[in-house]
Amino acid sequence: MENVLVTGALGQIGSELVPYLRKKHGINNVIASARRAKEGCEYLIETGPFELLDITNREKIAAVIKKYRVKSVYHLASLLSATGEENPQALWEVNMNGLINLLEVAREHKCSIFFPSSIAVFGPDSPKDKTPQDTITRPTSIYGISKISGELLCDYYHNRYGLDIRGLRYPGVISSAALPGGGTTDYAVHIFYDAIKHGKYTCFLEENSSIDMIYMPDVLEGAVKLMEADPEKLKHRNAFNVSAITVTPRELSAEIKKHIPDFSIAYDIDPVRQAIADSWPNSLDDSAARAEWGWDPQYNLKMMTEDMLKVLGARLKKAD
Ligand code: AKB
Repeated sequence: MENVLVTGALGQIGSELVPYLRKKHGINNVIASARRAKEGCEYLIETGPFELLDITNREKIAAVIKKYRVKSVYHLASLLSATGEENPQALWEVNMNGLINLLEVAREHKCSIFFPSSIAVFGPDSPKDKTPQDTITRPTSIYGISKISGELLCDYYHNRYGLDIRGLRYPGVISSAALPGGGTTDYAVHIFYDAIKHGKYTCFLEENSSIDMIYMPDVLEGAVKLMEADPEKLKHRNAFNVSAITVTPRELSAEIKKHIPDFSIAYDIDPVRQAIADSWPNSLDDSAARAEWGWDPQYNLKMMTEDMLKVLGARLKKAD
């Protein structure tokens, strides 16, 4: 069994991807890593291999990859869109210098890499609806600029050095285990916490801001399915559009209201995050992912909402 490293393992996706991969590959074959330990993540840190790893430290990346004889890396360490606007230089350091550090070490040790890109690669000039796989990508957020640069850098390392690098353009990710941090799509997770705890939510995006979302079980399945796909069938390899749910805050709140009839939503717009959302697609065309490696998300708006309220509701009740 080949060892797998997950960077950014204590974040929203990492904290669920690590247990998913450990179930599949065996606990000791999946190394979780993060810049610092986090309260609430003991289940990841104490139950299997864990390394403190700052992605801007190339020597430490090399040491970890050598120590565990890592053969593939899910590279989730990244700053998100809203945080990026607060500190563009810090974002560049983590998202770009961190990526090239990892690519250089991966080149030496012949590791395959999963690179999560984002709908943020699109910008105001991209087609808004059913945004195609191959189209104009001129983003206006520093996060989007780092993600499109990351996609191109991954293509370069594949073409020049033959590294096996694959990746997805994530829309908003909805999940119940860990909160996202510093993204524009975070409203779609916060709304569930506030609906369950307080019966009301104040949204920082306008009621009709349409952005695609996917639910965590589809995120986990999709990443692993892509990494296991037959390379002969991948025309794009890196940067596949993926989507499952197209929704606005108004539509999401209406769906929650079906379960919590007294739930109410108010709006207090954050101009920075609203401008980012306005520059992103309303919806994506993910037909290339479906055709080339069988992307087939299971959760629609109704199923995701039911599951989120059930799972998160039970977790919050237990924590009380
Ligand atoms: C963000 O909102 O920054 C992220 C993303 C869409 O990549 N969730």
